[in-house]
This record gives sequence, C-alpha cells and structure tokens, in this order.
Amino acid sequence: MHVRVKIDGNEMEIRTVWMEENRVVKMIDQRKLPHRFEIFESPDHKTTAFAIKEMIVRGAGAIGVVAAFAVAQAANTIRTSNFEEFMKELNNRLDVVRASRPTAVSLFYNINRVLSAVRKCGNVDEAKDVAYDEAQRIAEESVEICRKIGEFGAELINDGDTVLTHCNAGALAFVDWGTALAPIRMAHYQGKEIKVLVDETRPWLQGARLTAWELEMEGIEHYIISDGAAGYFMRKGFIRSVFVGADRIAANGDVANKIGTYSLAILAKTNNVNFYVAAPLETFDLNCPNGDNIPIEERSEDEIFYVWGLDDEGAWRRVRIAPFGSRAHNPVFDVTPHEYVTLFITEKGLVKPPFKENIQLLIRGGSHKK
Ligand code: RUB
Repeated sequence: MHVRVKIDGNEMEIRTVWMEENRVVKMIDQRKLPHRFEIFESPDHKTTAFAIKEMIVRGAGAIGVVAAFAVAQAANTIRTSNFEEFMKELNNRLDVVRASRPTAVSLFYNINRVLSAVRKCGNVDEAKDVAYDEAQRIAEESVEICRKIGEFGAELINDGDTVLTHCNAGALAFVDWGTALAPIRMAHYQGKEIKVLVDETRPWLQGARLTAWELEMEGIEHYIISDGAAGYFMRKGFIRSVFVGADRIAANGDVANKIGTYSLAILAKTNNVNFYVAAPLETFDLNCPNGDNIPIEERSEDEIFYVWGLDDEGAWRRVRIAPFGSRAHNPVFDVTPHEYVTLFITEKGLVKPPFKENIQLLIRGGSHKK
C-alpha cells in the first residue's frame, strides 16, 4: 500500500520513513510538501534527532519509528567491547533524540523498547544487530497496526458521509496508513463515497499541506477549510464524524493532539457530531493519570509570524504576515478531556466509555506492556 505519490504522471508507492542496512535513515521531507517531493537522508542519530526537531519527519507514529531507528544508528558506531560501557554510551547518545520533541509518547516508548531488547542480549557484538532488527520490527508492526485501525475505524463510516479531520494523522504521520486517515482510506477502498473536510491546521498547516496532499494522491474527495470554519459546518449538519489522531493519551482517556483538537471536540459534542480518536495502544501512557501530566511542546514564534509556499512564478517564498513588533504564543498541542471523546479506535478494536476501566482492560489483555 504505502504512501501513493504521483509526480508528472508517474505513480509510485513509498514508505514515509525507512532504514537501510547501512543504518542510513530515509524519510519524505515533510517541510517541502506538497510542492516538492524530496527524500531526506540521515546518516546518524544526531541528524535523525535534528530531523525530528525540525519536523522533516513529524506525526507521533513516524517520530516513534525514526526514534527506534536512531537507537540502531547510535549503537552501530560505539567502539567498546565492554557491554556495560556500551549501554552507558548508548543511553547518553540518545539524550539528543529524547530532547527533540516532548509530547508524542511513542518516541520514548520505542527508544525504551529497542534499549530493552539490546540489554537482554547482553553482548556488544550482537547488540548492534539486535538494535537494527528490533527497530525494523517496530516499523513493520506499525504498518499492520495502522491497517487494523483502518479496518475497525472504517465500520464507523457510512456510504455518503462527510467527515472532518484535523492536522495530519495519515500515512505521512506513520510508516504507512496512519491513524485518523486509515479508516477514511479503508472506507474509500471499500467503495464508500466519502467527503473529507480538512482543517488547514495553523500554524504549520499539516492539514492544508499534508493531509490534502495524501487525499489528493488517493483520489479522495476533500475540501480544505480554515480552522475557524468547523463550527459553521457542524451547525449546518454537514459533518457526521470527526477523526483525529493522538500524540499521547492519559490513563483516564484525556487526549493530547494537535492544537485546536480541544476546540473541535467541544464543537462536536455541542452539535451531536461523533468525535473519534484513532491511536495505537503504544499511545496510551498509563504513567500519566490525566491530561494535566502530559508535557506540551511550545515551538518558535516564527511558525506563527511566517508562512511559506510557492509564489505565482513557482518560486519558493517565506513571507511574514504579522507586524514586526508583535509577539506570539505557540503551544503546538492541547489536551481534550476524555468526556468529549465518543470512542477510541485502536488495533485491538473500539474502546467505549468508561475509558479508564476499558483502557486498562485492553492494555492488560493485549501484548502491550508499560
Ligand atoms: C501531529 C499530530 C497528529 C498526531 C497523530 O503533530 O498532532 O495528529 O501525531 O499522529 P506534529 P499519528 O505534526 O506536530 O508532529 O497518526 O502518527 O499517531
């Protein structure tokens, strides 16, 4: 399946991120889409951390997978035969990756998963291969997990529905399929007629740039709307359901996702619109009792002040839209209290309220361990 790309009439299918045997990590450069399709190559863990921080790769799942790749990269060049020294050095090297983006729990979860596989093997010669194999396994598993989310979520979409999505939780936010867009993509493959309203998602415009690009590549009917327009369309009765992803979900079901998700959830409840959160089990952080414990990333004011894109002559331009004397606040995630969520869509099925109990049951019942 993969990310479908059509350039100058040629069609290809590619993953959002992958690692080659020489440990070079490759990724679609998401800063350049939809106007330029380029692959960014990262030879080492420091460059991979840079790619996460600069949003060359973004989206909780994709960040988590490249963080696992970064462990394999970091392990590969450590030159000691003493296992304890090896583990210490590996841990230190990963600090730069841990510091790249704080909100998506998959980054930390996958680093720990690869580290614990390496620790179990107990010797340096094997450790480098174990890190590589485990990271590749995480990438492979994520494709299947997202496909299952697509299958479970597609049941919630009827022929003729108009749905709304925020940010980008599609294939570009994972290795393939994504979370919130997976049910939409699956329903489309099942032959259902769907219209998708795409929130532009200021300030980084993940919706207008990335989700719109993915839907266009898939041939799914979609309309970009300004972030403030969602309430208008809900009140008119045009929208049946909202599908969003998540960067971290607390034990009680509170959801951290792209800034603006909280306002959408309130609008959805007020207008009797379903509010679905699609996420793999690794996104549930049982160490966070509620949303107040989730760290929220603040990014540069420049993301608010400037926009970039192509001008009428096709030249790449970054332009300032705000007065030079203004200041800005730029928290890039918010927390939606669990009472606004209709259902969670996971790879193990749909999770209904009461969320605290049902999340515990699902995670304890599955293979997922914290
Ligand atoms: C991305 C975002 C996405 C979630 C879900 O934010 O908020 O909705 O990460 O993604 P950013 P996934 O663009 O700032 O990383 O589908 O990968 O779980």
